[in-house]
Amino acid sequence: MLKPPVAIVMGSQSDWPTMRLAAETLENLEVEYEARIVSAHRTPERMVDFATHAKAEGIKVIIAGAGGAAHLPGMIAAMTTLPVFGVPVRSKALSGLDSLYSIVQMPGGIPVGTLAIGEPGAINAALLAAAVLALNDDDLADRLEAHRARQTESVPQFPSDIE
Ligand code: RP5
Repeated sequence: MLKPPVAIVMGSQSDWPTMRLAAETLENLEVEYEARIVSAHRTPERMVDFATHAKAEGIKVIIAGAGGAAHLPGMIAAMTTLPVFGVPVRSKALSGLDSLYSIVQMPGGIPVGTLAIGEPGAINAALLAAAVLALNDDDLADRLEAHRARQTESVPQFPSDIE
């Protein structure tokens, strides 16, 4: 049986509070996903199994979040030609700069689309995944446009003193 088109993978349960934002964003856009814990360091064989089978299983886009020595997105990208979006999870020691640097500076030839540190990155990874799928899905393209329009409408013209 084919998997949902988006896989959200993360290095640890502790990444889920961040990566949940990607899941919620996909849910709002009615995009099916599967979220899994796949650690480059603690479960390397699970990572290889996931990355090498993802395309055959019907996954179209991979969102990979990790913190600290965040090798997961790059290692997955090394084993698949599916688009991989990397989310640097904020770390306790270095506030996510370590995660960002670990993910962003890939050698030419193995791309990882790197997002912002933390929750904004998780949200935007989901929006990018949806945008990729929307290229071949007119209904999703409409939902994406509507999502953007709602966001625009939600911005007030003038600032308010009410918090
Ligand atoms: C990384 O180490 C994970 O992605 C996580 O962000 C970080 C810390 O993991 P835990 O020690 O909280 O499990 O592999």
